[in-house]
Amino acid sequence: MMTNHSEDKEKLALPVGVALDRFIKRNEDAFPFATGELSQLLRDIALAAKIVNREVNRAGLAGVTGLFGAENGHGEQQQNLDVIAHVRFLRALRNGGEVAAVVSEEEDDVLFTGNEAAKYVVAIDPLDGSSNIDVNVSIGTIFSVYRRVTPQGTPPTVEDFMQGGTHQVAAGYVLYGTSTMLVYTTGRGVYGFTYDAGLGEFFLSHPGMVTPANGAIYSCNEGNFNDFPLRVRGYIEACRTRGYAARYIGSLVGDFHRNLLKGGVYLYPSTAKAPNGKLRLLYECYPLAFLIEQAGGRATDGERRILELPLNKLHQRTPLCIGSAAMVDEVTAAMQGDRKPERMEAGGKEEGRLEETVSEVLVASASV
Ligand code: AHM
Ligand code: MG
Repeated sequence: MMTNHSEDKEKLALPVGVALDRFIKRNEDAFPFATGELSQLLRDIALAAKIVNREVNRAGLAGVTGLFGAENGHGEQQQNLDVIAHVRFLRALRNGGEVAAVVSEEEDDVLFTGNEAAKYVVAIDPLDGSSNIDVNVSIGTIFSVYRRVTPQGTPPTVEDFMQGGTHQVAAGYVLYGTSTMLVYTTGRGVYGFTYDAGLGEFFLSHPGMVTPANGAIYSCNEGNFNDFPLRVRGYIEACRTRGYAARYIGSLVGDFHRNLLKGGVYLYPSTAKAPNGKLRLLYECYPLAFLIEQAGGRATDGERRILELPLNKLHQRTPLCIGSAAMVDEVTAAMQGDRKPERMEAGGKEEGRLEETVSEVLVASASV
């Protein structure tokens, strides 16, 4: 009997998947008034991500690791790769033409692209996790996109960046890890793409990402434990008591991505050294908060929703609790006690002993 073996042939050459470009285009087509500018902007980011990925992958060989020899506006030593990533993303966004201005972790001021007619501005941490750059550990890029509030055709201003997290039109990150991934949202779910270096393309690998409602991973720099607010220490003690896994890379994107997939909570509270926390609201916390909420999780500063925190200056810092909804709710409820000691007084309890705090946290967890 004759057969054309078409099924066998299909199996022999399985489809690679939906390429990022195609995916973006398809989604744009679903919106009749979309003009394609945001799609182009996302493609520009993906292009820069591929170039940065190449630089990151050959970092040891290319002699581009090490210190650049200057400090950024936060008094932190810039690494060569920090600077390279900053230049690559800025150039892609400027040449792409869809972005009027950029704020980068690596520069104090708003950077004008010369594209005054453009509709969007972008805030970016071009390469996050600086301490991991030279040691071949995962690092990432975080980005956030706003529609300008100043009229197109006029010079963009700092006001375009001060709108607050709820006004983001897109946000995402690139994780340069065991594989390179680009994960983004435009407010209609979270989509993850894995880079195929041979084909030079990102392919959809994680459609409609949803984070587990609860988890058993906590991620923080436990070296700072004694500096953490008492209630945070109590929460961490509770995590230990429950046998949760402590996982901390020290690269926000990597820690966030793992917890997004597996369920968990990432904490960077205030410390004695960093009383307002370490992480930046505009280009680290807002975008990740947008992503986690789109994936069903939560993000707070220990009291308020991150997306609703007002931004008073471009490089403002904030404490961050982000991850699975139940875990963030629990630690946020616990931290209310630190900020509102009158509640404890009303209960007639004394503050100060860690053991007491731990049991308070466990009670708080039961009531959430
Ligand atoms: P960076 O923007 O200078 O790289 O700092 C941000 C990084 C995050 O990726 C990471 O979660 C955190 O700082 C680690 O800080 P620490 O070394 O204090 O634990
Ligand atoms: Mg950073």
